[in-house]
Amino acid sequence: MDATPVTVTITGAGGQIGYALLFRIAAGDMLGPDQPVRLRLLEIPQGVRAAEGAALELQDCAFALLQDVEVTDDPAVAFAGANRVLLVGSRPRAAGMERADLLAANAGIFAPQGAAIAQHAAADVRVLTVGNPANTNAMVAAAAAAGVPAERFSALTRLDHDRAVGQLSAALQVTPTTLQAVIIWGNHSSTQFPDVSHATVAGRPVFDALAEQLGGTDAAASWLDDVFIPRVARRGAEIIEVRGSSSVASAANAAISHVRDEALGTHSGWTSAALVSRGEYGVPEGLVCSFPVTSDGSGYRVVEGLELDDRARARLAASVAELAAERDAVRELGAI
Ligand code: NAX
Repeated sequence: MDATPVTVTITGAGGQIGYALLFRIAAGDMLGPDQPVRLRLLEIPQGVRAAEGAALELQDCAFALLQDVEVTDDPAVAFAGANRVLLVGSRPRAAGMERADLLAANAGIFAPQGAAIAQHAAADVRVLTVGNPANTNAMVAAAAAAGVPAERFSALTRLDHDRAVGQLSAALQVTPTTLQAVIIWGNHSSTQFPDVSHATVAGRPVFDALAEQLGGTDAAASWLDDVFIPRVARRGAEIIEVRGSSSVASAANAAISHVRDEALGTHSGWTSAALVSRGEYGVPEGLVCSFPVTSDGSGYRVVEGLELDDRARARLAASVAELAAERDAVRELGAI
């Protein structure tokens, strides 16, 4: 194998999602079966031992594609020469913590990390933010990464996208691959808008298939409004309630799919990702908002020109208003 290795940096690598990510990346699930990788695992001092333990297990897997692993609590070391960065580590919401405190704590992590990426990463670096509040953390990191183009930063809404596809495939009793053009708009939060108005199943509008399955267009419309949208938007809470802990393997799977499709292309389909808005669909420039996206292997681009009816516009506007409020809060802190 003589391909040049890709350096992948994962922050919070000693945590739950980190543990679910590392082995799949080393196995070639993210960048392809012929692409050697170097892993750089960044942790805070109290997380270093857990990341070191994962590094020992990676060695025990003897992965053909894994060239080396380095564990550190120094961002300058972790981001040195990084081609791909997954920002997973973040400050969770503690009991009694206000939203403003959560945004402040995370701005204190993501702004210095954005600056360190600009200073130390490879010229072609691309950065996916997973740690919550993911959209605003990505915006803070992008703003702090002087000289790195904003389109290199994204935030994960692929889990929401895949949750939507999972719900539809169960309702329609079809395999997920028959579904196309599902969209998540907005924030990775309960205000997100899972939209099926352009979606097809085996080439036919999803709405028509739902109406047939559920006994009419009224039943299809109420299932979408009363079951599908709230269930997808609150699926994270449902997982916590049932499993007793937040989504881990599904989140890692979504992060891997996000980077894989960005790097290797979405081919004829599209997916959802949160990108730095350039004003598409009226979303204020600079907000990190989930859109329908495609990639030809050189980075995600927003699918433009889709028609949104008044109800869809109102749902998107509500989520964008939340993103704008988060931006205003971090701006007040001086983080952007
Ligand atoms: P864990 O608490 O298991 O792991 C987080 C790790 O990050 C810890 O090991 C911690 O030591 C480390 N860390 C904290 N601050 C750090 C810093 N400044 N630098 C480096 N490492 C740091 O959480 P986990 O379950 O792995 O979840 C990670 C993040 O993903 C959370 O913010 C979570 O809310 C978010 N999620 C995002 C999802 C999405 O779709 N965007 C879905 C899943 C998940 O909820």
